[in-house]
Amino acid sequence: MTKRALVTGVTGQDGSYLTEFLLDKGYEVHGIIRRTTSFKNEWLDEIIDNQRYKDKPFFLHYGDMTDAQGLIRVMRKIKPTEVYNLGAQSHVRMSFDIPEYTGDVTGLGNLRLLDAILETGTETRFYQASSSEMFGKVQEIPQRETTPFYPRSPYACAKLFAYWSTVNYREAYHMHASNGILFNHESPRRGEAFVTRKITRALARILSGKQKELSLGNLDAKRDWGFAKDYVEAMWLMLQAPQPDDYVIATGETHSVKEFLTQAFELVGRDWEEYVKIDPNNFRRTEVDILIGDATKAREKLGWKPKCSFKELVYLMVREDLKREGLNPEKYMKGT
Ligand code: NAP
Ligand code: F7E
Repeated sequence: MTKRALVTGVTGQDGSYLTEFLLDKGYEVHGIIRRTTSFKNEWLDEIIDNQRYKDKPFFLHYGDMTDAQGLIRVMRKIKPTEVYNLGAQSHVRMSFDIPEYTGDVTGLGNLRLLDAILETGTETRFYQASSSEMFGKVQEIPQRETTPFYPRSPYACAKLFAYWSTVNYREAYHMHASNGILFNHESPRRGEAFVTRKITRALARILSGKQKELSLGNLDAKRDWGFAKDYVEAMWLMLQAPQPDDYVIATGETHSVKEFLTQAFELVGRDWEEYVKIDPNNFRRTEVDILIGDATKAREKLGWKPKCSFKELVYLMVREDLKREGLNPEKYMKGT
């Protein structure tokens, strides 16, 4: 039987890596994209232009997490065997500016998708992109599946609604629906407004003379940062498990924003303190001070573990942003 996956959020960091991962595994992949004025999406172009995926079954459909009828139509047309719900307004600081919209897309959007599965009688497995942000003001260190949630932003509140909707549909309708509680994961495809990519992109632009300073906020916040390519494999593993369940996916290490900065700037022999300016606009009303996950359950039940270290992650992000700026990494980076 053809394995047919439906991916929401296909244009994002995880959606694009997951698409490549599934195409390599022989899946037919269908992605939902929003109508936008510009056709361009860098990561989708990377897939479409890649010879490796040239003849692979990859299809795009217009849709939106706020449009229930549209989701039902796509579900009916595709009849996926696996659904990955990655579509979201995913920026935490911005969710304070657009809380209702974030709740609609990130929270209710997931419910609409679950309902579209029910409404169309689709026999499918379901993955919800839950988030470590749900732990917020952490009640336990490290955080595991049993740690109580304490959301600290409209984004985290919306993700909590989606998390419990997924658990409820699993119990009420016996759906194979799982939550991946993923801690921060980054890559050269990370959105430019998230702190890691903001740093590596600015560093490349500083070296090329296009940018003079880098405006940041809270440098003391600590995150458990992994590599996105490792994390999309965990999503897939959850849907191959005989029983649906909820899993923490994390590296088990935590690092501050300051450590990320130091690591990145040292790679090119620069001192970040000469470039970084602190701007209050980059702070959050309520911050998540520290995240560090315990992925023991995923290791024991799914056989999943992260492969890329923090140092390797910073290295590959800096390297890729230098290349995008037209700079030769061998010339600028130590140890290449
Ligand atoms: P991302 O790069 O911000 O991608 C978000 C995706 O959602 C984009 O494809 C975006 O499409 C789409 N989207 C936004 N609003 C939509 C709407 N109204 N209807 C349909 N699609 C919409 O996020 P990511 O880092 O890949 O993360 C993937 C998912 O995992 C998200 O749900 C995120 O909240 C969650 N998550 C991420 C992390 C992490 O560290 N990366 C950790 C835990 C959970 P456009 O291109 O049209 O904007
Ligand atoms: O912030 C601090 C900021 O925006 C990380 C999303 O994928 O992961 C992501 O959410 C930390 C925070 O990621 C700036 O205050 C300092 O403490 O890169 P971020 P996030 O908020 O952790 C979770 C797991 C998700 O689910 C989300 O979808 O860095 N920080 N200065 C800054 N952050 C940003 N963005 N910009 C700054 O200038």
